[in-house]
Amino acid sequence: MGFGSAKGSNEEAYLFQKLVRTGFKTNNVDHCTRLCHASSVAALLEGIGSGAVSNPVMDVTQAEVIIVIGANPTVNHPVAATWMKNAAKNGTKLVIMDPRKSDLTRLAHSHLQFTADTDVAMLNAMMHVIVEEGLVDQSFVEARTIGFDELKKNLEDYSPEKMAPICGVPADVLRETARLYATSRASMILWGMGVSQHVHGTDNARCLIALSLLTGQIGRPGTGLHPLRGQNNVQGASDAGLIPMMYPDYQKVVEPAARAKFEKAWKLAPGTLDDKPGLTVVEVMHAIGDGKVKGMYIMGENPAMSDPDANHAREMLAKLDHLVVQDIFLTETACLADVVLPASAFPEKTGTFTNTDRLVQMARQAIDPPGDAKQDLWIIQEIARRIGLDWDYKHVSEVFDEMRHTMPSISGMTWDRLEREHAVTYPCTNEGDPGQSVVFVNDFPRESGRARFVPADVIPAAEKPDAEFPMILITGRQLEHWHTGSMTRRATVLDAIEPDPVALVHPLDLAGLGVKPGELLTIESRRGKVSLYGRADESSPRGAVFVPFCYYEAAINRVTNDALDPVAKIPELKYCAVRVTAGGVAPQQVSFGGGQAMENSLASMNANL
Ligand SMILES: Nc1nc2c(c(=O)[nH]1)N[C@H]1C(S)=C(S)[C@@H](COP(=O)(O)OP(=O)(O)OC[C@H]3O[C@@H](n4cnc5c(=O)[nH]c(N)nc54)[C@H](O)[C@@H]3O)O[C@H]1N2
Ligand SMILES: Nc1nc2c(c(=O)[nH]1)N[C@H]1C(S)=C(S)[C@@H](COP(=O)(O)OP(=O)(O)OC[C@H]3O[C@@H](n4cnc5c(=O)[nH]c(N)nc54)[C@H](O)[C@@H]3O)O[C@H]1N2
Ligand SMILES: [Mo]
Repeated sequence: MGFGSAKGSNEEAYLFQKLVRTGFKTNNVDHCTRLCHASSVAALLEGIGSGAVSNPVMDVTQAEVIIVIGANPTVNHPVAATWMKNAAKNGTKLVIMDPRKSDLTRLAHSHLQFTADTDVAMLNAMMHVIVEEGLVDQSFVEARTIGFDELKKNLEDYSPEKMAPICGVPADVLRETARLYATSRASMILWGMGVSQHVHGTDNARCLIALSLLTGQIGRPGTGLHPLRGQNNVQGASDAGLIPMMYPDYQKVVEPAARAKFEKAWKLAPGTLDDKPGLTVVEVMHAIGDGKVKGMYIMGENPAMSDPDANHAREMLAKLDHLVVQDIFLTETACLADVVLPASAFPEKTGTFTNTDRLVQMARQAIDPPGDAKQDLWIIQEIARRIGLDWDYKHVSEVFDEMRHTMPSISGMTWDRLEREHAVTYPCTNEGDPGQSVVFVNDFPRESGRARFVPADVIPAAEKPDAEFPMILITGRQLEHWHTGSMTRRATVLDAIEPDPVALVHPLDLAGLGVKPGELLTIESRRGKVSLYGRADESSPRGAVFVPFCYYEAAINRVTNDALDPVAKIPELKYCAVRVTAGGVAPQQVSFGGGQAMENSLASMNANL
């Protein structure tokens, strides 16, 4: 199996999946999108026919109402947050829906601090109001959608009065918010991991899509759906086919026509390509346990830290016959590898990257890779050659050119134009097309041209609190650190600002545990435990602890649950049951210096693993 990277370029992602599909002869290729927006993409492809955003983030400045749900943009999308702040200052009504309080709530019209894990109850209640009070955009629903009757029937059971005790938001607030969203001139919804990382993540996203279709709040400037993308190139890596069930541009591996198309494009004999969808990121850890996967090639991902139930994931990575890790640092995953290939960071190579707005941007090499490090594209190509593939790309532009001939959404985009204009938005089908920043204006890219309502019912988290594990664990991010910390923990300034592993706990819960701010506490689930420092945090709801996953010395994914959403196979990183107790073993830190210090660090890191 191969894990590609959403930190690398489009061309690297494309060649990586081509290597796995044509060299390893399997569709076992995936990347961090599985842990990220897989559920949003599944729901969007099903309902609307396209997994990307309908409008750019900047469109919030043209909206009358903005809903931000399950995202913390001032921390995780600071540039996007700036547009939201500007919009709020200019009178746009900002509605935050989140179990935790974020900085942005200070500028918000309202904050629905609903109970974690109850998005479907809350959103169905809002849609119930829209139907009941005649706020449905009838002409939009009739002309541009299918499945309304089914949705309407399903919503009957979800009155705000009935849902209020479940989601913790008073019925009149649900009613008011529904009216506000439905009746504004332009409403936009932006969402993040709080929506997607649940066993019902696809259902959560289905509700957001239905809300926008029901009210016709899509297909115009300032109104639409925007799943805020995470990694710098996760949009591009997904588009380029780092997905086990899809070739580039979401063409399905199970469809004979798609297979034939790629066999032709890649000069393969008919019938060569694997016709079965491959394994996903979390599934592979179980497949290793079953002896079905024996080797892995991981480029620019750190699953020993980012995968749920990391104790199990690490055991499985260690069990592989052969593990190759290609990274810019010696990560926790690299510590488990047989071979480590030192690669290049983005300023050390040329390639294109696609941002959350569907904007394909040219990134040019500014410096040389250090020491023996090589450019990722070169490494991938050398591996391909050494396993007998007949590849001869002389320049990254040749890879891009091959991509655009297999990917309809960028088929009109040329390397020369990207060189000239630096960035072009897709869809860009014919050469010279301006590129569309707002899509779905006249129709949806589904067979009928219509979008589809998909009703959802309330499904609880896979693991609810009980007497033994009475609190819930929410994991996420901090401004100063990036994911597994492999880069930012080595950035001295950032690490000086947030140097120690912390758990954010409501002050009353902290007092109840007998822990003073800054003292040690231990978080334990059925799968593992970590000790770290308690921080009093009024933004957390009672009964929940929030922990960022960037600290190797208190790797919180040892505690999280790897239960999957059945449709998207995304794990429930935002919810599991834990027991929190005072005290514990102080986290052991290592130094990231070079030479002997690095040797010692590795030894101690290995001991930690
Ligand atoms: N500084 C920094 N920025 C980053 C990253 C980073 O590591 N560091 N990572 C990038 C990546 S890849 C991503 S995907 C994005 C993620 O960006 P976000 O999605 O903003 O990040 P998270 O912190 O994971 O969680 C978002 C919110 O989900 C809420 N939440 C928890 N449970 C629930 C629930 O049941 N329902 C709802 N609706 N909300 C809930 C949390 O309270 C939190 O506010 O950030 C990107 N930007
Ligand atoms: N508990 C918990 N776990 C989570 C999440 C959560 O909210 N809670 N969020 C999930 C989400 S949304 C995501 S996206 C994943 C992220 O999971 P990962 O992708 O595993 O995390 P990163 O730390 O971003 O790892 C990227 C690696 O790429 C390397 N790198 C950077 N640039 C390059 C390059 O150009 N070339 C190469 N070869 N390597 C490079 C970095 O050094 C780093 O080791 O984590 C998931 N895990
Ligand atoms: Mo992500």
